[in-house]
Amino acid sequence: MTDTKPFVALCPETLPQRLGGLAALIEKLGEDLGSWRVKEVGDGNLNLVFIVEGERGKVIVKQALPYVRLVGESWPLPLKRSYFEYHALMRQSDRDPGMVPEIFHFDVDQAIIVMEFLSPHIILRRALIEGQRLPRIGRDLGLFAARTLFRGSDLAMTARERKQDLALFSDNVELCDITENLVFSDPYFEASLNRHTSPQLDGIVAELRADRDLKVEAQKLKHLFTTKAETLLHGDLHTGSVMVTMDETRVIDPEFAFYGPIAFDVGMMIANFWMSYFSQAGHEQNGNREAMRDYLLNVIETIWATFCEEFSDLWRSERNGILYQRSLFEDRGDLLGAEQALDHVLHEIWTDMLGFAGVEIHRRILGLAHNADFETIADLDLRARCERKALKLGRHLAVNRRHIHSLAEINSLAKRLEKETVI
Ligand code: SR1
Ligand code: MG
Repeated sequence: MTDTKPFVALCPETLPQRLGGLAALIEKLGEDLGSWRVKEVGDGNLNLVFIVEGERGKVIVKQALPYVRLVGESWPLPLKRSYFEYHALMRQSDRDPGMVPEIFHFDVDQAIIVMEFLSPHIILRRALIEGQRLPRIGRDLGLFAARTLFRGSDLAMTARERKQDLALFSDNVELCDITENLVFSDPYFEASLNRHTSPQLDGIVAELRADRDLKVEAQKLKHLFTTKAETLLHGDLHTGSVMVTMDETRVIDPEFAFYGPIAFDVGMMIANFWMSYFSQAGHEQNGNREAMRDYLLNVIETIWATFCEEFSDLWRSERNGILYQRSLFEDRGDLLGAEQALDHVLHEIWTDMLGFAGVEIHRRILGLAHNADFETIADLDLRARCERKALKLGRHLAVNRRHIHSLAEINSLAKRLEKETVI
């Protein structure tokens, strides 16, 4: 029999006494529990996050709550998401070492993960809002995506290992349900939790919700998300899930981890840079964000180019799984066959990632969970002008993704949209 204690949410007053017996914490913070200082700093949609500081150092304590923090107890959410987050972090740390925080302790019953305090890192979304041009993120995020997504798939894993993992993560049903509704369906009808900048966007919102081609494409993308169990996704890879300094990038918060299409993580990530691009007008003073805008479009190109380059390298060096076996290609001297198959796989990822980017943009403007890039623009007319441009690009990406050939083409469209005064 296991001796499980009922779940109790942590608070700054109880945390030292509740976690003070853990050797891992004492080692990082020091034995004098009386001197531990605890601050709740969680500003995400779901969890409690504490910074705990002792005489020796600091750690992060993250605890899942049995409901969606953003909405309240009326929306229950299972604690087991913490279990999926822990397992995803372990796998990501193996697949791209150094890119996720180090884990010091995991308590499955209390849904607590104790991890490395990243300092002086800040959330990437915040850095982009401030206009910071971080030199490493394009390359680091492209590498992270390629390594974690390739190495978590049937291209690299043994069939048994992947199927066991697929079974483990298949229980992350409720978090998938959030994505399935919030990303792919709710933005396209009058779902009760939706909101948008109103009345400024009322017209375009009605247009998008009446757009049959868009709704069909959004459902095709949802179909892909629910059925294409290709790799272990981060599942929520946006600029709020990345912490940065000028010379380091770390990816956090994979509680939405699930086996889904490779293109989903890449599309969600890139979408957030396009949103940042269109939001810059709301943060600039005297047109001072021109270089920032160029930088953001550049980062998108770097993420995709790095992803393709690294994915191709891994294809050639670590393709030891059950898909596109070497025995069919290289072992028979058919190098070109392997390259042809790689082109097909990358082409499919390209097309689908554009679609996922399109719906991610829409849901952040039309759905429940908005992002700070737009939300922190206080002037609602200005905010709506930024959002409208992003909505238009999102529609183009979702509906026309099969006919788009390059990022240069999309970025040039983004620049034209940005310059429009009336759209
Ligand atoms: C109800 S949760 C809303 C959003 O927050 C998370 O960060 C995910 O992006 C989710 O879709
Ligand atoms: Mg999160």
